[in-house]
Amino acid sequence: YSKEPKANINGHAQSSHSKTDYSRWRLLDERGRHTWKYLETDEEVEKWPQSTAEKYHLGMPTGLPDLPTPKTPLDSITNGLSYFSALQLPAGHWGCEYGGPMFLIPGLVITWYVTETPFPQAYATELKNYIFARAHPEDGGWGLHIEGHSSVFGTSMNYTALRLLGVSAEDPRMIKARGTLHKMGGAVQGPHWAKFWLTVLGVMQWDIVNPVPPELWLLPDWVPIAPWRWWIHMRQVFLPMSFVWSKKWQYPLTPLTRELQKELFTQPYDSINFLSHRNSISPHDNFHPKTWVLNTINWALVNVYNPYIRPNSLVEKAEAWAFELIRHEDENTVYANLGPVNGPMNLLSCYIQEGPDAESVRLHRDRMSDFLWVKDEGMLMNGTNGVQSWDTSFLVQAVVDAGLAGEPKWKPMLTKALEFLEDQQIHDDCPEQDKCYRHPRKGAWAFSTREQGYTVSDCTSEGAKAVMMLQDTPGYPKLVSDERIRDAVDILLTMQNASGGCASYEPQRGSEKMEYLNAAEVFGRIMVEYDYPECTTACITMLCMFRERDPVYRRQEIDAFVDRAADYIRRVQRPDGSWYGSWGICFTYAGMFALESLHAVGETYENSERVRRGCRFFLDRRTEDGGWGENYKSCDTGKYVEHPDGSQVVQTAWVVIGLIEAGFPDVEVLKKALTMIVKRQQSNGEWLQEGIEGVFNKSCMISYPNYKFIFPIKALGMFRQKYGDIDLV
Ligand code: LAN
Repeated sequence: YSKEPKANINGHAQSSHSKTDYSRWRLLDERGRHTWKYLETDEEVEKWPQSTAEKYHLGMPTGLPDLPTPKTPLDSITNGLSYFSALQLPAGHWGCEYGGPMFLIPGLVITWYVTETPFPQAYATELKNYIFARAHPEDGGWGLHIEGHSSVFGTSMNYTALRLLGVSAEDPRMIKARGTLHKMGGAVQGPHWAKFWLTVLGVMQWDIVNPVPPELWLLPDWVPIAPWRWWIHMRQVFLPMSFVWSKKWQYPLTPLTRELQKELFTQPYDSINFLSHRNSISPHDNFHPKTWVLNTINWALVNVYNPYIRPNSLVEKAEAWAFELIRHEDENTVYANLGPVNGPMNLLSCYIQEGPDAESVRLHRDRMSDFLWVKDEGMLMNGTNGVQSWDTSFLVQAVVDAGLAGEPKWKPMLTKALEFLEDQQIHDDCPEQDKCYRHPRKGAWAFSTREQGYTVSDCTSEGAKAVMMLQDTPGYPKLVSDERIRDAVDILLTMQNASGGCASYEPQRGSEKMEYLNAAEVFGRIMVEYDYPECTTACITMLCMFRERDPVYRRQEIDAFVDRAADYIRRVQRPDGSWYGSWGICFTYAGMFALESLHAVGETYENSERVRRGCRFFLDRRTEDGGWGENYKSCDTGKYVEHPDGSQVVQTAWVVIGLIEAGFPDVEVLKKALTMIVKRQQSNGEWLQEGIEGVFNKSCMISYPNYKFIFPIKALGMFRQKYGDIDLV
């Protein structure tokens, strides 16, 4: 950072630039670690030319040529791959923005502010631009995610971030946003996380934050609610939050935060009874109301435990243990951290505990840019430090499924991808993994990078599948040994739940009743791991692929795993034939996976009533142009909701893949859907962005922009393999 001009957000940010010069942005790729740099001098610009991928992601003209008009699946795939291959990054993978959630930037900006962390002025400029670009077009507020309605969480936090980034309260856009916030009751009506961040900043008081006692970390492991049993994202956020809460740390007031105290509320700051607003929450935010159980516990903590019982010795012990766990998380991830919420919170915890000049603080500060991404609208904060391994695994599989891996044209691209996947497999478990409650990870792939290093069931499966598929194709080097594939199998065999299904990062460690203690208000189904048809399918298909190549290794366990997992898939099919998806939107996503699972265990349209029912569900929901389009509202209503814009390329591809997996016999249905996809392809081979593709925690949407390349290519390729390269248009 040292050479770049800094935004001094503590008091007087300069908002002199309204936009940076986009020809100066570069994406540094260090073995998949992404950081965007803004080149200040012409000399640097000359030395480091802008790549096609950078131009594409920045929304600048790529100069990629027009291609022959596609007629057949192969034509369309070739055009798509010509374009997409130009976006491959130097380490061999693909990247993209991974935005959607609108509560991430503010956490980072508040952390920068209160830890007095300098950062490039160009970041400040583009963060502002992005937040403004994503204001709700009608009321000027912000929602939980980019397509959502305005909420107190989104509006209070993003308004605050803009102010800290130097925007004047008198800017007309700010006046409008403030009006919207006030209409919703002001910042006291925000959810727990908003109250936490705004209190840390000093514009609220700790009384308004429901208790986050680090003492929970001292519970013996057998206790059913002990935090090690929670879903990893909840416990890793709860951890630094509990540390900061226990310290009751706040940034001293500044002229700017004094102004915010006047702007964020509907009544004079001094007249607010913060304690009485602990449970105030606007209906725009209250997606998952707190239960009476949690409210009772909070009441007892606030009125009895904290004032009269909480012994200092226990507090000290709990804080020390929490900090030790924070340190483990930092060291296990090389300070990259699990995600964009606990990353900044861990930085803040280290700052509080070890002071502004500590090594840990320096390392954390350096990692913050890993989460940031620049696009045409400005700079945003990604939901993870990237999608590297995940998207790369899928792209490889799509090309193999299309029967094109042997083509000399795609070999360099795929060889690089294989090298990347080899590099990203995790080699060792975490040191002292039991002490810090980490699941084994040797042999796994993470969603993003090896440094982040968290085992995910389906990321491991898809990574291993991609590697096996390529290494089985003549002409590819064998970079990942059989033993390392076996390591991946070993990990997967630890991931099955009692139900037969698979969860995301770990097998379920606690009861689903833990949801009674869900304090987040804005998310559902977050407290423990659940079974997911998507994750389960990935494990089934990986293990089936493996046992064909290696029929002896842990054979009985694999067979038993697959049988039980397939039973789970059968069991969670709804009577209408559908499956509910948790990570993509929604029934179209899960249906694709479930039909793939059933195919893997020999159930198809021909021999299975269940599969026919799954297909029927899709057929009943075709749009006029023969495609499918599903809206994100499916995720929270649990019912299929049609997309207001009609068919969507990505979801249409998902359904086509599902139908082909199922052995659905009516080729005209598939042809019509694919024709729609081919017609939407641009003359240079790309597909344009449509509705948002992904989701988490039922309520928050997240973008998977590379899906619009990967899944159409896969669907067209599978079709071509089955029916030949017939004319579609
Ligand atoms: C992800 C992204 C990838 C996703 C899949 C691999 C697609 C899925 O099949 C398993 C779960 C996983 C790994 C997943 C879990 C939750 C994440 C990490 C995210 C949706 C990306 C962002 C989200 C994370 C929780 C965002 C931070 C917000 C909090 C509530 C802590």
